[in-house]
Amino acid sequence: MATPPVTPLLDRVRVPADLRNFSTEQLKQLASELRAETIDAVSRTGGHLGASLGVVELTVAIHAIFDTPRDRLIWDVGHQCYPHKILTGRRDRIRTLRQGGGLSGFTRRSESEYDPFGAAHSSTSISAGLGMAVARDLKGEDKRQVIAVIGDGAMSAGMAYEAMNNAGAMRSRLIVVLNDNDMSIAPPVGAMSSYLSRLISSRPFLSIRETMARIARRFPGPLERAARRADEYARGLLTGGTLFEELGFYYVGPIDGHDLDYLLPILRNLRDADDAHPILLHVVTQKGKGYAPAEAAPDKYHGVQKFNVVTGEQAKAPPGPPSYTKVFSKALIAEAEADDRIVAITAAMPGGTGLDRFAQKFPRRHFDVGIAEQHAVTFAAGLATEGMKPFCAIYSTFLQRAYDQVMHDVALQNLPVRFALDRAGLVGADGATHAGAYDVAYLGCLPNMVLMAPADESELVHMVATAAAYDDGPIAFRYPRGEGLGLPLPEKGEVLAIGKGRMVKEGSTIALLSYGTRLAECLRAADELSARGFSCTVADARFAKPLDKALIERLARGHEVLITIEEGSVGGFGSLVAQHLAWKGLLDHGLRFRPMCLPDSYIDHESPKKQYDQAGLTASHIVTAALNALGPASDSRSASA
Ligand SMILES: Cc1ncc(C[n+]2csc(CCOP(=O)(O)OP(=O)(O)O)c2C)c(N)n1
Repeated sequence: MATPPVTPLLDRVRVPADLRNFSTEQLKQLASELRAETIDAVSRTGGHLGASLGVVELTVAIHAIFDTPRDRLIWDVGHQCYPHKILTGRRDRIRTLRQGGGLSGFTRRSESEYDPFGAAHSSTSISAGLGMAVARDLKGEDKRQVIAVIGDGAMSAGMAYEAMNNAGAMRSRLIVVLNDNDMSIAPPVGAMSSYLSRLISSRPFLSIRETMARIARRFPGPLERAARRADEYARGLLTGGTLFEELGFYYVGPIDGHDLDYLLPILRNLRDADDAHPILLHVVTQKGKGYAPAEAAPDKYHGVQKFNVVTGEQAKAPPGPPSYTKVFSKALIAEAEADDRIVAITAAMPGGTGLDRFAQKFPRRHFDVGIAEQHAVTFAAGLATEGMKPFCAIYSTFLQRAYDQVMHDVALQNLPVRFALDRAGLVGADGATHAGAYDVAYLGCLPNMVLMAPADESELVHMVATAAAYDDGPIAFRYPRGEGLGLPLPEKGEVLAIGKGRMVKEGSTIALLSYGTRLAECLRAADELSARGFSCTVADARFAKPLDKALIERLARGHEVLITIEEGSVGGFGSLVAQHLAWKGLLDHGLRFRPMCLPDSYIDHESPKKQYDQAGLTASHIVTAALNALGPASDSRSASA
């Protein structure tokens, strides 16, 4: 393990106030130490390296010029906030990033007063910043500054434009820093990305004198304002403005976001500009800046495992079974080979969803729409109206953003859009913001929707085939992050009967009905209960919607205890089963029904294993739930067995 870097200046900075009297040369030195500290910390914890390295100078400059935390600094997504955390009182815990009990990998209000807004889902910063700016105005706190830093990738989401559209029409002071590194996680896509590239290439970096002159021209004293408006009007008519200017922002840039000789005076000028107006500062940075392996492969170093600082080599888990993502990707390719109506859609996550492989094979049938989940869903709906078979591969957590599109554009019109929901359940180091906890609840209440969850990777192959074959309406299947069980995979997926579960093991006293990959825990629990003398049935529901009513009724009638287990929130599978049992009167005659699901709380970053332990969803929790349901009699029955 590398020795921690030598950081004499950084050692003097506990909070940003400590660096505000540093000279520019000292700030440059500080940035270089901060970069080394960030690299060292992330090499030990893993995390979002590339984005953080790209904003080191920007972080130093903003904290040097603005009066944080009184001035509000909002990082969009928040995955680039590690240097910010180091400078804002959290350096002593930076090597606990994303570890259980340690710092979150994103900004978080409860962690520090320097994090005025928590994030992890993208493109929220301008809206939140505008809210803070308007609150300041309403409260009469004239001088408080609000700065939102947003990436070019995050700028592909509709929400950013909704916010700019609103901000541009309001005369409220808000500084948006567009951190343009020409990368999302993958290379950025779309017309906006091309627009930013054209903007940069058509406008060489402004000289510092010219920038200052422009700012001075734009923010003159009161007497000059009328003349300025006339001038602006003429300029706009003659030359047209940038898109941002058209939206009502004052645009400054592009400038080199790694050069403190530029950043410091420009930010100082924008801070001191005496005008109520939204400003957009366009800075150009490089993802992974200052660490050669990350500069060379910004996609691979967006999020990293622990790595060797000298070689850049990332820790590799010992080879294990393929991940669910990989199995999905392979199965979808197999289906698409046989059916050219199958198309695949990702919202800026081609690698994470496994669609990158699909894209290599079928470039014309793969669509990366940018960070635009809402559009992805309605785009898929449009494709479905014309007889295409769209697979919308979106993480469970990110589909939350497109809920109305799922309901109004897909389910209500009964369009056969296939939703492949990766990262279902608890996801480990990314924590509560990324938990795929709610999809069963939020999709389960929608008429027309079919919901499936595979118990293992071979079931996933069948579900991809089932979704491909199902043309009667929307269908979704959810699967977790990480590896499968290592089962042999079927050559070809089998089309499952819609709404039919399967019996895995038959017994008589306790029935465990699993939805999803907790089936393995159920089987372990059943072994344990059998060893204690209780006969157990284990069934795999496969479908949460439509429910396999016959199976549920059989389990309810034939057992003393019925337990459902799922990797989702309350309101999901167990709630749907409870609803059915209640209406059938099956809860009226002594059946002890226990729906086990995620608790009604947010579960912090931890290893998934520990998270499920905290959530009370392991085999031993199932055993305890079964024994408690049987009541005190279970002790004597167990003893006599
Ligand atoms: C709504 C939503 N969709 C997808 C993601 C996954 N995601 C995290 S960071 C990122 C790329 C962001 O790119 P950019 O804003 O340019 O920041 P950079 O990492 O390049 O600094 C994506 C797609 C997310 N966080 N939120």
